[in-house]
Amino acid sequence: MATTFPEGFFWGGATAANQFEGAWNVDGRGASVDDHFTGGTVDRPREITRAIDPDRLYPNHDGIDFYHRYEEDIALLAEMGFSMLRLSISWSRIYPNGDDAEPNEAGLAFYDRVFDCCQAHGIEPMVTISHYEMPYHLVEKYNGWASRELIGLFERFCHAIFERYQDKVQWWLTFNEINAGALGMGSMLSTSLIQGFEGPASALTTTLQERYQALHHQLVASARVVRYAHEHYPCFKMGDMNIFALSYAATCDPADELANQAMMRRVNWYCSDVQVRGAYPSYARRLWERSGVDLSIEPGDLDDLGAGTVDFYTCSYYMSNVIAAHELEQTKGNMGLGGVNPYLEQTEWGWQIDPVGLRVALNQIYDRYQIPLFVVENGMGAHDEVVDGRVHDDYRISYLKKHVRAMAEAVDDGVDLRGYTWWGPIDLVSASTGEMRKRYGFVYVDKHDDGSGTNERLRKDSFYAYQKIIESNGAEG
Ligand code: BGP
Repeated sequence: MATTFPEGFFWGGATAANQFEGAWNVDGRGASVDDHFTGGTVDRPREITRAIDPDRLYPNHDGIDFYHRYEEDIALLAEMGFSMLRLSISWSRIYPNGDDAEPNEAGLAFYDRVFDCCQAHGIEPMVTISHYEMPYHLVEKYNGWASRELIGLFERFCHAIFERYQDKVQWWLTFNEINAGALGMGSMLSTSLIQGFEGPASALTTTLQERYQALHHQLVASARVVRYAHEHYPCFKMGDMNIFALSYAATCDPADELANQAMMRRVNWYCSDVQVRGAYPSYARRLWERSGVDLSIEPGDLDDLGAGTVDFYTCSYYMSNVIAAHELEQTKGNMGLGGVNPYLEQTEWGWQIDPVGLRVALNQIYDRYQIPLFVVENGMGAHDEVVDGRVHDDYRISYLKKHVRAMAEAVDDGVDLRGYTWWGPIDLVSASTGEMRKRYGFVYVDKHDDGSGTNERLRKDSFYAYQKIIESNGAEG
């Protein structure tokens, strides 16, 4: 394996408050949109309910109880050698309704304890300010991000946490996978951030007009917050966060290539072009026209976008897809983004595993932006078996090593890659399916979809594999 990871490369993992904290109704926390989702399975998709019914909402509510077990969990991550932990702050712990007059002190104090614990272990926190959730009240009262009022409320939330954690957190990401909304991916998640419908997630719809408008509000909010941070906290490093769904043209038919170019722009470049370069890209006008979108842009919005460009680029990377001008056979899990690639294997959930694609993606991103990059999510969701107190997850180790190798190659190619945070280093609740069964962790959590389990933590074989990789700064794998 190439041994070219730079000194000081960050190795770690990534989590999200709504998927692992639990303690959804303690210490003054308000309900978030995620608390209104039912649990789900592959066969029984999640629903959004207006009234919270705790009996149907497992496992989200409990998560893996990081809220009470954070010391043990952070110690386990430190034992693996983590130098970075990406986590999100639950907006409804800080502002239970989102528009409250004052922040909730107990919520602020929780993250003080978490960041102090990270610091004690030499782990740098990277904070996602908004990871697929917000106070449910904002959806009910304002229609979520469909409303411009959210921009100001989000700014207020950011100002409060910047002020509070200025000495503890340097690395900030504004919105998790901001491009997922316009994609139509994670449609339940993005829909729920726009309006609080009730019913099966699959039946929820929002128009492209609503999505692009809501996304515009998020882009403006992000830029305003980035500019504010640069002005008030010069030591902060502000980043964007995109889902990078690399796609290939199915054949060398120029029509396929054109279709793939359009897909790459819409899915992977549209948001980051704004957040890195500070303006809507040249292809945006035609994209809006074709999508029937008439964006309402207020005076000052474009200036805001120009003044709030990010310092570094981050993305999640899980899979690649295939695009053609005609219909293709779909995988069950690629979120409608493309077709089956015969050269690739798939996870149990139908995500196509493509480490070489990660190298391709990192090169494309760096060629385009020339700013430091982080891979802040990557990983393999799998069903793990505990046998005699051990989890032999060779499949996860193999996935990990191949992706680390691909990153090393990208670094050799000249990409300025600064860190890697594996998704869900401790098993947590799946965002798309609401299952506990879809596990990503190096640490197993004894928690199951039917609510049973002790919450006890267990080191999987991959725990030791990642430990070795980190110890050798990526050389040993
Ligand atoms: C990303 C999200 C995460 C995470 C991950 C894995 O899109 O940012 O929140 O959950 O995907 O997805 P899933 O949990 O659906 O397997």
